[in-house]
Amino acid sequence: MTYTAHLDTFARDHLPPPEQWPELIFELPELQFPERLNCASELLDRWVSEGQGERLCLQGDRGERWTYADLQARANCIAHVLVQDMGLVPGNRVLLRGANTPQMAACWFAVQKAGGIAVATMPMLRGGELSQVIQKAEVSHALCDARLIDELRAAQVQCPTLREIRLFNCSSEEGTDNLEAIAATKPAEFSNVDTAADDCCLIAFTSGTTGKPKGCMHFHRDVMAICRCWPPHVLKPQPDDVFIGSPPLAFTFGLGGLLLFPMTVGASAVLLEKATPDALLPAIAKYRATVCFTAPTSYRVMAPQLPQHDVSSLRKCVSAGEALPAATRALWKDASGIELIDGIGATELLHIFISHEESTAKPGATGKPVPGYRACVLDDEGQVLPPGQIGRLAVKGPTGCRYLADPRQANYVLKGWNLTGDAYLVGDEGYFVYQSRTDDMIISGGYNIAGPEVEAALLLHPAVAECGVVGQADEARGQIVKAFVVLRSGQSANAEMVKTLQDFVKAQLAPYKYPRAIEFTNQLPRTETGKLQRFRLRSDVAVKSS
Ligand code: 3UK
Repeated sequence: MTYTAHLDTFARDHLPPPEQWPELIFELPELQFPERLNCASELLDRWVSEGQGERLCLQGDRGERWTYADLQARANCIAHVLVQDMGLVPGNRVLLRGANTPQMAACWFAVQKAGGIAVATMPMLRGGELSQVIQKAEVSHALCDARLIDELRAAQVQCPTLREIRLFNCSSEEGTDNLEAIAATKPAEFSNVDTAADDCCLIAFTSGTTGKPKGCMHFHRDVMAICRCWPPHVLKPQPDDVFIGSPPLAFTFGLGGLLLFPMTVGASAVLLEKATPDALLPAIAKYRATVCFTAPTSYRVMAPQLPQHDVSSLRKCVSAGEALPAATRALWKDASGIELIDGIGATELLHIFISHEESTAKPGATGKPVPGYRACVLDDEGQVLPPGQIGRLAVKGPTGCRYLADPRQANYVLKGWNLTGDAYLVGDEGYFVYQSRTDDMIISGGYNIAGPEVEAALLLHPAVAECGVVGQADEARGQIVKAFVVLRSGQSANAEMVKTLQDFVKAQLAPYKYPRAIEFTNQLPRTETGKLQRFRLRSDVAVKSS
């Protein structure tokens, strides 16, 4: 048996069988990890022991301004509560439920320090969704923002494993057994559990749009691996950077971008409870933020509002979660002067694996494999396709897919490669160009049409604010291309506009790709992470055409 600090071996016991793991590669010198590793020691305690504890670490909506030493002290006190008052044993799963706040971050590090496994959940999840996650990961403990307790209580009824819940961010009337009150009685020193590099430290549930959520198991080593690949090689943050953005900490895009990555260089982050585009712009100005993480749709909404805000502090802007159309890159560049950094990541791989620096951005392309990762495009048999041909994106690197007890593991890994479910091609000079999700490809009259390509074309028209393109069942053609379009204010939704947009697309793309049906709408269905829910547009189409 290899070493583990886990007394509760649930995670190890439910890893996929070895033959279903993706191949892992650790070629870079900075990816040589020791046998024992605790990511909280590396990312948090290190700064304090190196005498840098007074550096600013986290700021919050409610006036919080925590140094690295403050965050360490809070995490240590909470770790004591987990162990002494809540009976946490290394390897137990701890549900974290809250909006992005410094306290939520302290809870995350407390779980790492105590050798637990963090199961962070999106604030918007309802009782039924929470109970799926709790049951699947056999969660025993929960730290929950007081304002979000109702849905957790509703879930608890169906979750016998969930024994211990403590509330944080309580209002002053809410009694003495809340997390902060108990934590305040604990010592500010804690000796971290000496976890193995391959002890599981988080289970991230996919923000999947269909089916039961899948739990992705990641190790302490994986957390450190993502910190050593994309940030130093692509983002290149500096110690005085101020990070800000919208993705929840429960989404690994947010966990990395707003908590882990700033801490790799001793920088700071602003954690906003509400980070809608309308809230993000004034916050960038208020905190003089320098690095922004959000989704393409949020950049589209913010761009026209930029002139009303002082965002002169901004240095770098990162886009992920969804494909970045060339029109959005241009829109943001014109408005802010900043070239977006696009990157594709996935919950299964923890963070970004194909990206580019500002100087090598190529409009319409995601970029090249991040140092530490390899990527290619495969056909259905798993053969590598030559450049220019569309196939399945395949990736390997130091991190990879390990679903918690899930037969769908076999669909994600092929011959050691992680298959992300995206259709890509490798274009000029080795740039990876996104086409669509493999199951979103529209097949019309025998042609394969990628919805996002048609969306990118529509977005170039000045009247279009947002759009979503899906296949609609059609007797003659199998499917036809149907576009849902949100117009900019002042534009009229009429037959003339339909014709204008159709002609506009035909002038840019092969005419067979133009949207034969266009429907104007006020809003598109999106997930909490900014992804367009095409399946909802499709069911909309199905309902209307039946
Ligand atoms: C899509 C993109 C084109 C793509 C994520 C950064 O999105 C993240 O993780 P999810 O598990 O979804 C993964 C899927 O989302 N996607 C994400 N980014 C891009 N498509 N261009 C992009 N730049 O379909 C991918 O397979 O929710 C993103 C970091 C961490 C993440 N977890």
